[in-house]
Amino acid sequence: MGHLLDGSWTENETLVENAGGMYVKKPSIFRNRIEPDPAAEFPAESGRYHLYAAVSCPWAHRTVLYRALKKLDAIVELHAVEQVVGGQGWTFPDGGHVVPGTDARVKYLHQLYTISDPACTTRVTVPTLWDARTRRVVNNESSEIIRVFNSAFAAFAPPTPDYYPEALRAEIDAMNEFTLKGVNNAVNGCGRSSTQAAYEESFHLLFRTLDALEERLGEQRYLCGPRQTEADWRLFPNLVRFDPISYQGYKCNLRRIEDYPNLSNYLRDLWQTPGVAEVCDIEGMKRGVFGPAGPIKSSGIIPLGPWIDHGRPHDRARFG
Ligand SMILES: N[C@@H](CCC(=O)N[C@@H](CS)C(=O)NCC(=O)O)C(=O)O
Repeated sequence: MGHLLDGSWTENETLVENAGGMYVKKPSIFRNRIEPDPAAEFPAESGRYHLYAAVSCPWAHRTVLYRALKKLDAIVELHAVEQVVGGQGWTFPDGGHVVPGTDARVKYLHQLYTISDPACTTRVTVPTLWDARTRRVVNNESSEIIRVFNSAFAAFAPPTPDYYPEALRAEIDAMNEFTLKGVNNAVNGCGRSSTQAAYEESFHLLFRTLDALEERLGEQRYLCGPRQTEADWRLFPNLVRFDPISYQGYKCNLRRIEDYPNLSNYLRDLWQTPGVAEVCDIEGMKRGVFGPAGPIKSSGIIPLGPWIDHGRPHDRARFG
């Protein structure tokens, strides 16, 4: 995928750092927060903000999960983008999209970025959160968008669990750090590094981390104790993609999640949380990754297996 350079789309890849063949991305540039305070720069309101996501993307999946878990469906509208052959990065299906708050009909997500900031230099990523009132990108960093979704819209949405409670914040932050390096980024390191050494480093880190998580989940129901927290939902998108996509497509093939008793039962426990299965389109994820415009340079043929029944019983209730 290309990126924006001084407000124009370019196909070169200068915004990917490639330290020793290791795939490393630049930080997101839009980092504003929506706040409950009506006097804030981006105040919480119903119908004002729009979320752009792609089914294939695990980072975007976090925000789509939060939209469901926090019951924001009627408050933040969701729009899908996809990669197509010959497109300019994330592309709107069905030929176009009218940008909320404007009359502009656009084909590509990058066009929202340049409405927001006409001279920006950035990668154009999902998730992206858009404000129809100011016609600006609010934020394109999933870890921040889920924090916003966790708390900012409480006055507009039905009651839901707090996934980042005060008392657990230090533990959640530490767990997030551990899984960000050892799973979220390590999976990409396996699939997208350009040297054998960088791949192997990511591979060993990934399976060391999964082994440690397996052990931890032998002692407690969720990553930070007896209740679901942000740490679980930041990991889930990678776990649910692991066996059908990462194992084969990203060469993460030492063990499957199905081979880990605790991790696989935990994955089913999360999957069976109300609202979650409905926002997990595994066939769509596979099409986005293995399809002709996806990140895996292959024939475009989508592997059929494995068939995993995440609806079958899990044993996590043993922790109460
Ligand atoms: N740190 C970002 C990463 C998001 C990200 O890398 N998304 C990928 C899709 S999985 C993307 O849009 N890539 C396009 C690009 O890098 O040009 C976040 O968590 O929001």
